[in-house]
Amino acid sequence: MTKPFYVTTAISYPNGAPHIGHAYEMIATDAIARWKRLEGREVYFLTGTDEHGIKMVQTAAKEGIPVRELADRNAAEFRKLAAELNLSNDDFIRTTEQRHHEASQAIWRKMEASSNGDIFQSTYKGWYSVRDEAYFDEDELTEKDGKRFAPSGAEVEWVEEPTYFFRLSAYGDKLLELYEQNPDFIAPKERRNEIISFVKGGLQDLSISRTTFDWGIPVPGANGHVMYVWVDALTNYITGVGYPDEESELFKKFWPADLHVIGKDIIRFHTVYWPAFLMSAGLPVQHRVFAHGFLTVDGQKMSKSLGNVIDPFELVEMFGADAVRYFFLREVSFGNDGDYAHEKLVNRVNADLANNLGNLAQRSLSMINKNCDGKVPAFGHATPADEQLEKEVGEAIQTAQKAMDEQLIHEATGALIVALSSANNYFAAQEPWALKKTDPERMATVLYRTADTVRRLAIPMLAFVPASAARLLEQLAVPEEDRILPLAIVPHRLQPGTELPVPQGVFARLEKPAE
Ligand code: ME8
Repeated sequence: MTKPFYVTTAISYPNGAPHIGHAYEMIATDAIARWKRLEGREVYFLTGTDEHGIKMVQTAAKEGIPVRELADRNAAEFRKLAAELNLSNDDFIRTTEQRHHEASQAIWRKMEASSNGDIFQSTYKGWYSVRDEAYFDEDELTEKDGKRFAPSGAEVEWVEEPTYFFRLSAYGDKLLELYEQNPDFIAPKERRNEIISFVKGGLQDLSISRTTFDWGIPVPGANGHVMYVWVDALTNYITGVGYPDEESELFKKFWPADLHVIGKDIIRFHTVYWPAFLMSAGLPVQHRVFAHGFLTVDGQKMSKSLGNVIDPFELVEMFGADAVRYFFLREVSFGNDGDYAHEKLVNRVNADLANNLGNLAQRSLSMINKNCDGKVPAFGHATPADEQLEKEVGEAIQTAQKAMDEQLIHEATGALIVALSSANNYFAAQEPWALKKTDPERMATVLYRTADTVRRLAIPMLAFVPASAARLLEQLAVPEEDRILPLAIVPHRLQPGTELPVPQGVFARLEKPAE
């Protein structure tokens, strides 16, 4: 399978430091990107920051600093977070970059030149939520104490200004046809139904420029207008692969994107506006959008006023990147909301990584070190228990593969952990330490099969806990080029006689931090 694979995260607003919701999306998307590379596919993985819009302007004003300074400061934090989480992104895009201004103006011109005249001038009169950077109809709002609120809970303000519009109303049928012909375009399924009924309800034209501030990408040929932040934000996905140069190698290879990973609050932008913009510009539409859920902390919404905002940098410092990654990938059903609590992380990581995977590796490798001259032992014929384990591990990898094809990351990690438990049971039942005296040949076989099982399961774990899984594979002397899924499926790839390094524990048990 050599088909290229292009995957993106949403680009985050750098109006504040990153929080664990941002970290979560990065981690999940990275696991998907790494998995595809393990399949042998050429992957392009893009993440970045969404730096225009009124929210940035207002935050900078509150802090008394220039917007550019706010953007620079926080974009650096997002970039640093990506590095600390051990992300394998190929690029990090900032929407304030020159290349992105060019791409945004190019797609604008294409939409403007479309045969139905998709861009036209008029006056926008309506409600705007700065926090959501989104327009709302009167009937989407709730009212309290004379104020009006968007579904997100953010207060809306009345806006009246001359702007350019995008003829979204002309795209209803085309979008419904897109969803119809591509049943996998929107995942999870419930989200798809929501969007279909939204579009069936009728689409209104969309205001796509602003005139009351200038922090944005200038509308080509229209003094005083900057693009509505979402027009430029969505365009990042094509800027990242070289647009407007449609003949560039990157663009030809990777566009249309295989997958946009986003949170559930921005589905409409990605499954209604974005494909409509692309169709209007005559560009192919992305293949799929997966909307993950939202994270809460100790069962509560994260908020500055509750003081429960978790700093992802602190988490990485406390537990290490792999522990943080693993917790979210295993604990949260991808697509559903999830909850973070220190205790849950510690319990999950200790149970699955330290006690299960780490234990299996450490016990088998230290026995090999002591009893087999520090070399991969030779193995004899298979007993039914050996065959059973071998089969179970192969099936677990296949189950994980199927799950990852649909981004069901928690199911993939779950299947691997179940197989690891079986391997631990196998090891305990075979009692290699007792065989040492009675049947050393059989002991060697049991140790071989256990070590080979660690190899087979550590390879897919590279997607989830890349640094730790790589350390395990080093202890098994598995060459880099052999760390791919097609070779994880195959048993007996460890070569008897291969010298192994002195084993070292890879997963330390975590302690719950003091409050
Ligand atoms: O929406 N739990 O930026 P953003 C999980 N710039 N995910 C969360 C979350 C939470 N508590 N809070 C936010 C934007 N997210 C736009 C995107 S894309 C062209 C432009 C997710 O910084 C959110 O759903 O508000 C989104 O996918 C991402 O983090 C960035 O959110």
